[in-house]
Amino acid sequence: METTATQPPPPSSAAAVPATVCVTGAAGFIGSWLVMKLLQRGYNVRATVRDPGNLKKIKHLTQLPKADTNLTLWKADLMEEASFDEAIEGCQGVFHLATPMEFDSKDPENEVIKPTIEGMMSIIRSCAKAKTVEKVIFTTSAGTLNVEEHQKPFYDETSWSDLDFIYSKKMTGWMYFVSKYLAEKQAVEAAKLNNIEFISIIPPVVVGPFINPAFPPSLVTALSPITGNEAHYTIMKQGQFVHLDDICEAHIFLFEHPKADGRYICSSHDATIYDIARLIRDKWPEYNVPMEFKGIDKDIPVVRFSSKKLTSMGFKFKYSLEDMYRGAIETCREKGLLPYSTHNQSNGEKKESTLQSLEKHSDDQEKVLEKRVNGRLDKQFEEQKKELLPIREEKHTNGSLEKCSDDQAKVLLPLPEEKQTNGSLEKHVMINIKTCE
Ligand SMILES: NC(=O)c1ccc[n+]([C@@H]2O[C@H](COP(=O)([O-])OP(=O)(O)OC[C@H]3O[C@@H](n4cnc5c(N)ncnc54)[C@H](OP(=O)(O)O)[C@@H]3O)[C@@H](O)[C@H]2O)c1
Ligand SMILES: *[C@@H]1O[C@H](CO)[C@@H](O)[C@H](O)[C@H]1NC(C)=O
Ligand SMILES: *[C@@H]1O[C@H](CO)[C@@H](O)[C@H](O)[C@H]1NC(C)=O
Ligand SMILES: *[C@@H]1O[C@H](CO)[C@@H](O)[C@H](O)[C@H]1NC(C)=O
Ligand SMILES: CC(=O)N[C@H]1CO[C@H](CO)[C@@H](O)[C@@H]1O
Repeated sequence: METTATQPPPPSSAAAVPATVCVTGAAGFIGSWLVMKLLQRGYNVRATVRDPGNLKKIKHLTQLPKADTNLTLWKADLMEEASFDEAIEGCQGVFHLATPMEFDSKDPENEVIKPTIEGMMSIIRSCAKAKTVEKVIFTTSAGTLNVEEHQKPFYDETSWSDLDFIYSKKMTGWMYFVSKYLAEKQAVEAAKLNNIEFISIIPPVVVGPFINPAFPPSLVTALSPITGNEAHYTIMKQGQFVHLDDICEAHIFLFEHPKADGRYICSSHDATIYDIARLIRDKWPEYNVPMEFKGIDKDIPVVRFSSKKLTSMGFKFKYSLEDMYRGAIETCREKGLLPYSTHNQSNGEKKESTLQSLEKHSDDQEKVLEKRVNGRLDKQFEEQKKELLPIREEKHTNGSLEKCSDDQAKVLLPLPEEKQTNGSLEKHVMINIKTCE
């Protein structure tokens, strides 16, 4: 993994003095990679997380090079007014990435839309109070850009999604699109009133290797041709992609660049779901990837996101689409979040349901673990175990189990002390744990 910056360092007051910056949502997929790169670059980083006491959720941050001396963790929640005050006070920059991503929320207004908007506004107020913050970098979403009835062949920063269309269609992720759209619009105004520079970065689907423990939300989409998660095909249909390292590099680039202003698309590749399926089939033939996607025309054109505004300032993308998928697939395999192959399972139907539930449940790994720590082992966990086991068995017979780490065993399998009172399930669990350790 090359992460050394080859970009010419732009002249900047921020770069001249070692700056202190705050990263919200720092434990997440993009946040944690960004923290790693900021530390490498010599920044002093304040990372906000909701639960700094939860070692499992934060240890990938505290173990980073330079974390001992240049990283501090702060507890903050988008749902609590003034929650970010302390973390932001004294910072020159704020990278705002925290966002609720519950696409299947039962109460989208209160669980997704409200916390995203009010959290964003609360962060602008924290910045205004601090008086030290020069620039806020907000990671927005393509959901603010091109969600409309008819796709144009080309989008740039002047485009905005059609809110009426989103509300009327309620497609997969609609509440997330609405939340980012309204948060960005309101924050631009509030920042202007408070004399804070406000930059929005519009990433498409972000793909690549990662250091956070949970299954990244964007990979639920990006790997859907492998997992068969059809609800996400619409997002991939005419997709745009960027490598995790490139998107993080762009965050730092725009923070440091004195002339950065407004919104920036940061997207390196446009591809249809058929292009992606072809790439995966070519490079990873061990996965069963559909040749056809129902309702999606094989000759569907690509929809291009222009990153010209960003590249014309000197930014260069470093990674190919293959790099993105290689990084993502390899990391998921190493962490036990994706099987090594989807061929030759007992039957096709079982395979699909196993994979889909793996995705869903890996998002919930923390919740499940927390429940167990609290002694409230419940049905959900029992179910998860059953769904995850077939994959483990498959890996076991394939002989690659020795690869799995201690961590992975804890995430995917019940801890050894959690014995079943009966049945063959117990045996498998114990055998797998032993082999892992
Ligand atoms: N990945 C993509 O493809 C993509 C594309 C476009 C835009 N984005 C944007 O990039 C940002 C990061 O996304 P990601 O992919 O890294 O997702 P992620 O891994 O889910 O990270 C999001 C983080 O937000 C935090 N969070 C959720 N609800 C919160 C709340 N109420 N208060 C405080 N923190 C909360 C969570 O932190 P804790 O649970 O650790 O507290 C989580 O680690 C988001 O703003 C997203 O909209 C991502
Ligand atoms: C990082 O930590 C080192 C060692 O404590 C310190 O000298 C340096 O100033 C810190 N960097 C920043 C940007 O605060
Ligand atoms: C299963 O494996 C056999 C032999 O290894 C192979 O010929 C066959 O195509 C595989 N089936 C599937 C569905 O991939
Ligand atoms: C094992 O125990 C579970 C509940 O603890 C029960 O539902 C199940 O029938 C038992 N299975 C056998 C084979 O005894
Ligand atoms: C021992 C063995 O056959 N291991 C294989 C398991 O599957 C992975 C991915 O297909 C291979 O790379 C291993 O060689």
